Amino acid sequence: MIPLWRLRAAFARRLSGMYGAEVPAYTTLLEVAGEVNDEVARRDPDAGRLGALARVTAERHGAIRVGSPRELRQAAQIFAALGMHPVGFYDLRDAAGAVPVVSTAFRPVEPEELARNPFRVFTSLLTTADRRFFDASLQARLEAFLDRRTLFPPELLTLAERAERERGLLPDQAERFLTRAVAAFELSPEPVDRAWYTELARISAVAADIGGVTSTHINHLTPRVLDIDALYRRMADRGITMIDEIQGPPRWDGPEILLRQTSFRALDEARTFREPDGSLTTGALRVRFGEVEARGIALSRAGRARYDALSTETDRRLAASGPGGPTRQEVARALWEAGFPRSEHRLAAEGLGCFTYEPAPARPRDRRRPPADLAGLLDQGWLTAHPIVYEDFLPRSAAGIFRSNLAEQGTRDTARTGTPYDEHRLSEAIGRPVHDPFEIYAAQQGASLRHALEALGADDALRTLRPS
Ligand code: OOG
Ligand code: NI
Repeated sequence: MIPLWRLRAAFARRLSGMYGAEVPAYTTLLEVAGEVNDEVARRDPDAGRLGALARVTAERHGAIRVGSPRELRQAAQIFAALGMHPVGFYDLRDAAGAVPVVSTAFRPVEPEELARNPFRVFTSLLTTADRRFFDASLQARLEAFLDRRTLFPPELLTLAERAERERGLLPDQAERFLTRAVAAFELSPEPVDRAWYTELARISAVAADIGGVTSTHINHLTPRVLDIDALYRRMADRGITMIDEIQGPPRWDGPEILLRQTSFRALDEARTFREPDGSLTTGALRVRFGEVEARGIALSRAGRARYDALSTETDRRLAASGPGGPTRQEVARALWEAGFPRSEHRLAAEGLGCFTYEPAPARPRDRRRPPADLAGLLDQGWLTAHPIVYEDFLPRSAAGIFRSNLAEQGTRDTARTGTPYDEHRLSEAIGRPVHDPFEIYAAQQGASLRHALEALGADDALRTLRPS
């Protein structure tokens, strides 16, 4: 039997092979990311602190977009066969340059599974009932179109069900499953109906990308890099223009947290169109792009609230300073230096970051009773903290990635109200629970802390610390 994690690793590898063969700039990105990672590993003895180099080198996330709850459930079935589960809810309909989708990310949940292969897929669902984007007639035609198409062949879904049920597949089944799964995410040669695609593109390029064609595709595949600023500069040297800036927290002297990402725009790719008169023509669409990311430490809810507040304040100051003023990174860096813990130790002691804890090897032996609070336990050297890597996404960066690849803003009737969507509704659409990322990190941290405190005999701390 080939276990799910081996299927996941093989799927990620094959997808990367397919994407590299079709999108040459992605291969350049991989080369540069590999160079940068090797350099960081050589100069920094602590380079493996946020993930072993083998994991980081193989690490990718992809993104797909689907049109209906049925398609989302089928995608979820395929990901379940790869040991990937829906985590997090992202609503991208309200951000500036809104897009008519809600999203989740399929990924491994258990730390051992993430260490084996952390492949994840950001998955977006078109919100066809949202009247800000689609009127009743267009909604009906769009849903009828989506109901008629088949993204995933029945054999693929049957094999996926079997893999999930039996926790693996026999080698020949695995081969069939992987071949069909990769094929389902390739760009299809099927002609694009010009009139239908154009009608949807007037509303939103994302709506056209999802509902204007008969298949889905991986629209980017993102490697992880240990120094994203170095990568950004080097891509420019190779003649590949990245978007204006790196999204997420600024580069600064303090701890690396959450996620920093940057991307290059989608490039023209030749596609066949069916014109209104029935003739076939060759044209171009820009639907596949490239992205790279650096991952940092996961934050608690309180830490995330601090991060969000700093981002909002950055926006405010940037708007107030007007053109010709400092860059977003510069404004952010100054705010961070004043308002965010400067060390991992403080991040842990203030309860803003997520860590696993162990009794410190050189802990005090003279004191009878360890203190009852986390800050005391850390400050007095009873515990050591090891960072938990942020495995999820940031809605604002995601919206930025979507936006940077849209030729036009599209149209949205803001006078209407959107269909309400939250993680519960998305869970119902998927037919599987959507995990809350904060709870995953808190459970991992809480379990390690309880073990460490038990080992220290820190009964007072065990009583006072809530495991979250
Ligand atoms: C997904 C964009 C979001 C990220 O890394 O934040 C994303 C998409 O364009 O479909 O991949
Ligand atoms: Ni991405």
